[in-house]
Amino acid sequence: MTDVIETVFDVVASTAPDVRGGLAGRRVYESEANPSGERQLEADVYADGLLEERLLEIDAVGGYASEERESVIGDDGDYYVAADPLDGSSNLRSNNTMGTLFGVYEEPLPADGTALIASGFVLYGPITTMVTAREGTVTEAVIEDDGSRRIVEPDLTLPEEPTVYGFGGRVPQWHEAFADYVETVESELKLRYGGAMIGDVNQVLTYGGIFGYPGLTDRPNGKLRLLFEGHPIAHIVESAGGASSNGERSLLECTPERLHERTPLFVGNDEYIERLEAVLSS
Ligand code: FDP
Repeated sequence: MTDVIETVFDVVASTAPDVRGGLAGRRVYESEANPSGERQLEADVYADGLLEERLLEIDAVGGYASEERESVIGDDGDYYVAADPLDGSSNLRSNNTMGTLFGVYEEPLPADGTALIASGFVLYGPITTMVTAREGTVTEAVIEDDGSRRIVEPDLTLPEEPTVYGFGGRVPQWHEAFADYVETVESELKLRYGGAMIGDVNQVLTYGGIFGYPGLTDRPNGKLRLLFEGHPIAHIVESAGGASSNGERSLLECTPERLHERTPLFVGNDEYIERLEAVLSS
């Protein structure tokens, strides 16, 4: 029997060199905004088109949804993929890290976090790597030029001694309780913030610590989307032995009512997520 999840992983991996190869000529903005009202780069639209076409070619994949499109494409199959085709794409102009993030659900979208059965991301850093999570195991691979995956870490887990942190949003717009929490974190960990969630979370997976994009005074649910960013990154970090939260509970316990719903998002070592939830709920 074909392993559909591995097929999805292979398709994303084999698409990565095409996405990467297409970046240089696609640093300009499209005239349209994405459904969340943010400006789209040609690179966002290109990556989205490649993933849609190739993932929907897999028979068992019935639907594809992404941050770059209004609604779900297709509606009949055993699995549904939600993707952020180019996470952190505003880093393209400044030539910094970006990634591709996705989750595989066994229910039509928008779905509950518990319907997520596999997830992964590609990181377009100095080298192209791919992290995948399924059945409680996280694997890191290098993507070769031909799009194949060479596993470099078969069982990735969060280091027990955390060292880095990164939080998004402008400090004047942080709520007071969160700002107080960050002050304690600053005295313990080292700031590492690159402006692309996948790059920042990959630093947490590598060195241990916490990444977050909080709710803001002028944007109560923050910036990141539950379905395209929250669920998959929570699934990866939790599978690697860490924790996730929307400030109150695991992101995997959150159900989006709308496809493009936003959420405060925190992932990292248990200890830091527990302390954050305690501070935000008091
Ligand atoms: P981007 O807008 O460049 O796609 O997905 C949204 C995101 O990047 C995340 O990758 C990143 O963590 C965040 O926005 C960065 O937001 P700030 O510019 O507010 O730091």
